[in-house]
Amino acid sequence: NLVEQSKRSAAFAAVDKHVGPSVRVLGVGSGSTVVYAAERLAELKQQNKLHPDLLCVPTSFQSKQLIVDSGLRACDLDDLPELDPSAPGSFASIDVTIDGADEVDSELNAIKGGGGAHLREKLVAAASRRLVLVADYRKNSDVLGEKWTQGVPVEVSPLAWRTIKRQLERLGPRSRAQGAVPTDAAAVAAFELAHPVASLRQAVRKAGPVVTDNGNFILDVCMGKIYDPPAVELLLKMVPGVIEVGIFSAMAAEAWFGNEDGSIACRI
Ligand code: DER
Repeated sequence: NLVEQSKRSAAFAAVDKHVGPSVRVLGVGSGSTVVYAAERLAELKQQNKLHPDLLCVPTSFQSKQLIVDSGLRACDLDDLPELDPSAPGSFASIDVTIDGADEVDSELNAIKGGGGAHLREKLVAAASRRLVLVADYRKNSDVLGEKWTQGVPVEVSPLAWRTIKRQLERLGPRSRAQGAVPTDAAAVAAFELAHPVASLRQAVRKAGPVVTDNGNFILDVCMGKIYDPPAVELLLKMVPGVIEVGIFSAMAAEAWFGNEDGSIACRI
């Protein structure tokens, strides 16, 4: 169907552009679009067009399965060979990471975590010289929250998820009597709703809530349009018990979208 075809076109184009024999360490994201990226990697591997010692860093159990099933070698982030700290760019032990997104705005800020993998995805993205997002046309947006209306995925400690939910929903304009804090002013300008609405993500093929690969819960936080992604990312991250936030502010170098007409759009 159109959506799957557009995912496949974007993933193939991005892999062909960015993963050649010079790539030594590749970050592999999670989700359904990255499945097509893995399909292309398997083809390139068959054609001996990849580095013979290519190491692939997974971002989830799913991602590791994709790597192994594609005949590639998986390597955890901490097990990558140490780089000379004085060397330029030594922050990035990964040459390039290919990952999906739930929505990308005009500044290449992204909402991620629709698949519940954003904690390890953000760790891998931050250790990558270049993050390349691949997505179907539904994710191509101007403002975060415009097309992806399921809320910002926020990974939280299961120990006190109800308390964390309440704190998240208090973000926004409050009177002094309600315990206004300095960040309230920032909150008012940063997102559309007066107050967020946080929902515990329920599992489908398992009773009870989704439990992430890291043993945590996910609250999907609806905020309306997100006018200032970096500010919102910070506001959410500062709530005690929040482990990672599915807003990737200014982390992506490029975003590749499959269009409905079969063409491909690349935004940098
Ligand atoms: O969970 C994630 O962060 C995924 O990368 C998600 O954002 C994209 O998943 P999709 O490719 O299945 O839409």
